[in-house]
Formats: sequence, C-alpha cells, structure tokens
Amino acid sequence: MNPEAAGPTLLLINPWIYDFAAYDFFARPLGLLYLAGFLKARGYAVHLVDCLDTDHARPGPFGTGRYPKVILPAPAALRDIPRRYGRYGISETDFQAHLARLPQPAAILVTSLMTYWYPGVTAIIRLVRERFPRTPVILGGTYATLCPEHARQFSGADLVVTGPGEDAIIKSLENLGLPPSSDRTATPLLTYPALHLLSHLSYIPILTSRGCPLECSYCASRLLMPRYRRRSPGEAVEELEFWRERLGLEDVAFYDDALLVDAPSHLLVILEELERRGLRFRFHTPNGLHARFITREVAHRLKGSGFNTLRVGVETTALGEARLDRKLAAGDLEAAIAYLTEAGFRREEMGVYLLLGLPHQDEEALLASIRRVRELGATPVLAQYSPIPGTVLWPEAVKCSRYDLEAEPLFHNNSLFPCWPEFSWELFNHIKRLAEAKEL
Ligand code: B12
Ligand code: SF4
Repeated sequence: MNPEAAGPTLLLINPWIYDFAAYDFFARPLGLLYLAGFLKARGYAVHLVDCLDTDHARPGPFGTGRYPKVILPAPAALRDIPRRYGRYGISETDFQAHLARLPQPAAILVTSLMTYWYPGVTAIIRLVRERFPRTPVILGGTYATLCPEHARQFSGADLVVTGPGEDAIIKSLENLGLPPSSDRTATPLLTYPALHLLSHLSYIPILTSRGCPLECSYCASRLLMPRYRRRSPGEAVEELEFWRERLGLEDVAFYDDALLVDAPSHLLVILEELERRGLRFRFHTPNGLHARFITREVAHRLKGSGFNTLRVGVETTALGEARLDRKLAAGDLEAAIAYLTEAGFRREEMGVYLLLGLPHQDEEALLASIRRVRELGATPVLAQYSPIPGTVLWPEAVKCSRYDLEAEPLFHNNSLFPCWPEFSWELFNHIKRLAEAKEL
C-alpha cells in the first residue's frame, strides 16, 4: 500500500481464490498492477490490497508455493464434490486490518481471474461495501470479461467493465466525476506495472506482448485481448533492467500468450540485448511455449540465456484426431524436444502441458500422448480443461457436460472435469500416475 500522489484516492483489490485447489505458480495480479501503474501515472493516489500477497504455507522454488488455505463449506452447487473447498490467501482479519488503515477511497477497483473464482470477488465486494458503503465499486478482469451478465447480476459491483481496462477505467472514473489530474505519463517508467506495491515478490512478472495471433478452440485469449500486440524488444529490456535495479530481482516469469511468435525479431533480440548489457536473469514460462516455434536456434538461445522452468503447450499429441489447437503440426513436438535436449535441457526441466478432460477426448489418445512425451525425453504435465464461455469449443462443452455450465460459472472449475462424462477418480488417478511415471 503506497499512494505517492495527490489526485483522487483509489483502492485496487485482488480478491481471494475460492477453490478446491490453488497453487501459486508464478501468479501475480499483473493486469491489476498494470492498471495501478497506469492510474498512478495519471495522478491518482493508488492503494493496493492483494489478498494473495502473503507468505506461502509451503514455499516452493523461485517464489512459487502453496497458498495458506482456510477450509470453508463449498457453495451448494459444489456440495457433492468429495474434495475440500476453501479460501486461499490472507486471513479475513488481515484483510479487515488493511481496510482499517486506508483513507476513504473515491472508488474501489476489483480484479478477477478464473470465472469459477467469482465467490472471492463477491466476498470482497461485500466486505468493502460494509466498510465503505457509499464508495462505487468497479469490477474488471477475466471473470468480468467472460461472464459479464453473471457478474452484473451477482458480484455486487456498481459497474462491470469488460476487456483491457486502461481506457475503460479512465472513462468510468470520469463518469463518476473523478477525472485524472494528469493526462500523460510523466516518464515511461510510470506506465510499468506497479510491482513495488507488492510485499512478497521474488521474480518479475512481465508481458512482452498482449494477446495471441492464433485461435485455439478452447482458449479465451482473443476474447480477453482481441488484437495481438507486441512491445518493442528495447522496451521490454528497459523494463527488466529497471526492475532489476529497483527491486534487485533475478527471476523473471513471462505471462505472454505467444512469447515465441516471430522469435528472431522479438524474444531473441530481447535476450541478445540483455546479454550485451551484461544482465543475467533466470527465466520461467509458466504459461507455455509454442512447440512449433522452438527451432534449434531458439532452443540454444533459451538455454544460453538462463531459461529454467520450461512449459511447452501441446495439449494433445494424438495427430489422428481433429485438432483443437492451432499451434502444432506433425513432427513439431518431436523436433522441439530434440532441439531442447540438444541444447542441454533435462527431462525435468521440459514440462509438456497435455489437456485432460476435453469434450469427447479419447482416453487412449491421451495415454498415448503421455507415453509419447516421456519417450521423447520430456515430462508430461496434465492441465485440466476449464470450459470458457465464448470460445469455439464452448457449445460442445455445454452439450457434453453433466453440469449446467451456462447458468453457473462454478461448474467451469477444472477440478470437476465438467466436460468428461466418463470421469471417475480411479481413471483420473491412473492417468495421473502414468503422467508422473509411477505406472508404465
Ligand atoms: C498468466 C496466466 C496464468 C498464470 C497466473 C495468472 C495470475 N495472475 O494469477 C498461471 C500460469 C498460474 C495460470 C494458471 C491457470 N490458468 Co491462466 N492464464 C494466464 C493468462 C495467460 C494471462 C493472465 C494475465 O495476467 N494477463 C495479463 C493482464 C495484463 O491482463 P488481465 O489480467 O486480463 O488484465 C487486464 C484486463 O482484464 C483489465 N482488468 C483487470 N482487472 C481489472 C479491474 C478493473 C476494475 C478494470 C476496469 C479492468 C481490469 O485490465 C487489465 C489490463 O488491460 C490468461 C490468458 C489471458 N490472455 O489473459 C490465462 C487464463 C486466465 N487462465 C486460464 C486457465 C484455464 C488456467 C488454469 C486452470 C490452467 C490449467 N488447466 O491448469 C490454471 C489455474 C490455476 C489454478 N487453479 O491455480 C483461463 C481462464 C479459465 C476460466 N474459466 O476463467 C485463461 C483465460 C486462459 C485460457 N485458457 O483461455 N494462468
Ligand atoms: S496458441 Fe495458446 S494462447 Fe494462442 S490461441 Fe492457442 S492456446 Fe490460446
């Protein structure tokens, strides 16, 4: 929490997660932090309360780890799920203590991520309303964009804003009689995400691009960011250098949807420039890299530049079935893993995401994918499919689900395997053991 400006006071909040499972795998509320930096640059006094900014219950490597969890009764719709539901993040007492220390804000801006995490959003909005009953509450982010009608009906916010928030938030604040006191950024630094507002940060979360030029049928990238845009390599380098100097951080997590698109004129230029400036980082790609763009040159450059936690987005290697993603052709994965291995990446450093629980997924094909990834010398990482409204696959997901996905976003939760009619815990555990190499 750190205002540093004299314009209208805004309170920005990243809510708790309510779920059966949540792990902090390089997860920081980057969208909200971007808005914080953007609003500060326009003269607003910005306070941040991040309900996930806390010590981990069990720390993992590089600042990842298990969030503290309080077990709570599951919402009625999820009562029959035999898993422990709960709230992840800071305690409610700590949240109230944060609120108690704040000055009266002129507006409250709440972000949202997974559609099925909306109970965290509603809980936060209820609490801030108790504390600041007359302050308008504006909701934005992923849930707000993908389920705007649901959010308008149930979140308790006065206003629900969809899509990228920068322009929209200024308009909304102007409508509330809270215009910016400065209409331009004084220095480029001020448009960076306000990372320094976080108290637990051991890596730099960064976006060198927004959106994705591809359109996989299960993915929401286009709905969230309709146009693919890239920053100049120089800008990304400047930002990394800035945070390195200001916060002394050496780890970097890329949040890009499409980090390797046109790598020779983008990522590779960034990496070369960092090398030229003598800036060495450890890089992590929690969000998955496109296998088809991993050429020999790219693989060697990634290794030479300190890429560490590699995740390659593949989803399924069953080349006989109708392809749901647009990022892979026959032979792409084989070539990518071969180049990465040649460059020196070890099996445990190369995680390959495989989607589990897709509509009409052929289990044999999935098992074959798992075996294939292991044969190739990489590690299969199961990613459980979450159906997303507005995607190409959504109508099929709705049709084949045993839940009413359209009425209730809680059913989008990937822990339910909502689009896998034959789901059973035995089958899931079998597949998981196979992926973890406990069964062959
Ligand atoms: C990075 C990322 C992650 C990171 C962590 C993200 C985090 N911050 O916590 C990691 C790798 C951990 C992750 C995990 C998962 N993710 Co993810 N992730 C993303 C990703 C690629 C980017 C999010 C991001 O930071 N964007 C960048 C910022 C700048 O954008 P933004 O947050 O949207 O913010 C802008 C606007 O929304 C708006 N805004 C935001 N807040 C506010 C507030 C106000 C008031 C206003 C006005 C505007 C506003 O303005 C911001 C700036 O323009 C998105 C896809 C995407 N392209 O967005 C998927 C996405 C959110 N993830 C998704 C999924 C499915 C998952 C997983 C379930 C994957 C899996 N199968 O394991 C897991 C779940 C994790 C768990 N259960 O713990 C889905 C969402 C599914 C759903 N039903 O909601 C998405 C949409 C990807 C997809 N498949 O299409 N994810
Ligand atoms: S390549 Fe990745 S980010 Fe792009 S549309 Fe496909 S799944 Fe989404």
